Amino acid sequence: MDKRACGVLLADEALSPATARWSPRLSRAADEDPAATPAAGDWVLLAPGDQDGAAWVLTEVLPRRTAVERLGVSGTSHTQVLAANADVVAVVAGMVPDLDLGRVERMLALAWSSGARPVVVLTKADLHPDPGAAISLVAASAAGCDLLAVSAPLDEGLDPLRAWLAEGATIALVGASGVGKSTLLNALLGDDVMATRTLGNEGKGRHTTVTRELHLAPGGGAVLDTPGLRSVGLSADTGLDDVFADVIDLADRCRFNDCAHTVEPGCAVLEAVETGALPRRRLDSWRALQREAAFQARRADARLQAAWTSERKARTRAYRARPTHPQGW
Ligand SMILES: Nc1nc2c(ncn2[C@@H]2O[C@H](COP(=O)(O)OP(=O)(O)O)[C@@H](O)[C@H]2O)c(=O)[nH]1
Ligand SMILES: [Mg+2]
Ligand SMILES: [Zn+2]
Repeated sequence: MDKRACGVLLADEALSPATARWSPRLSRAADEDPAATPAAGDWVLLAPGDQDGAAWVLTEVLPRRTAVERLGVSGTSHTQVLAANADVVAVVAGMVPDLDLGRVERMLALAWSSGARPVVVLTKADLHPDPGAAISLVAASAAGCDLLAVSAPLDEGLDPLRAWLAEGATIALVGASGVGKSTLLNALLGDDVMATRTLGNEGKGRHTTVTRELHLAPGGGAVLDTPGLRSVGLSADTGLDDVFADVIDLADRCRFNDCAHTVEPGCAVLEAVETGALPRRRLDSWRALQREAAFQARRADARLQAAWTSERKARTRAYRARPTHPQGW
């Protein structure tokens, strides 16, 4: 399947699977802005197919209720939608000795800013000698959202996820490769996952071997499996304030409004690090992610500015090129 086509489920026909080719207009829009590319979970409009053999032409992506977006990989400030219209975004991480909290926080920022309900799912609980300790370790990062410990082989801890599915929710799984997303998907949906259908981009370009898939759960709801992400750049508009609400609360209590939390007297953030209430790692992680988001905000501003400038120039050109005596005047 080429880049300009994707799998769809037909709403009018009991969600039977079909293939849709993108309309030329959609292709152009996607070239200009990757966020306009149909993503797994999108609701789209189809028109009857053209003579090229495609049964359907995808003409429009409907507005997204929620979107998990990361910064595009191509070094631009464009964003890429990993999952659309999910009700729950599950940040999946394995209970392994080198569990990367910074990565969890980074993904949680995407989850919070998606507009969906964020959840942290710690997999491989059966491999951990003390799952409770792993949960405590992650608790601060997951403040304000559900934190689940699960084991796929033992079928433990999956009930909350199953309950959301039974309510008809779409759950998007995001996380690094190897954390257990596909295993979780299988545990939630049963062994007939291979028989379920996909909606998403398949074979997006030469370098992409991954698919983003939407799997319908037999009892209702759906699970969106996203590819294992090696890098997830934060776009300018992130949920960092949600992920680091505890640090921000502390910062509100610093003596100086413009406290940089480095050497200032009366700094509540540094005091919390001192007493151990706030792990130093978490402060560093907040700083690093904030710097990144601020940098992207500046880039996004610059891009907007450039777009405005070129639009203004085009308008000026059009104005100059206008007939001196417009007809009808
Ligand atoms: N023991 C154990 N192994 C798991 C669990 N979840 C996943 N795995 C294993 O972790 C490896 C990676 O899982 P996979 O689902 O492919 O990860 P993905 O890349 O995130 O989709 C596989 O060998 C799984 O069998 C779990 O809950 N317990
Ligand atoms: Mg997988
Ligand atoms: Zn301070």
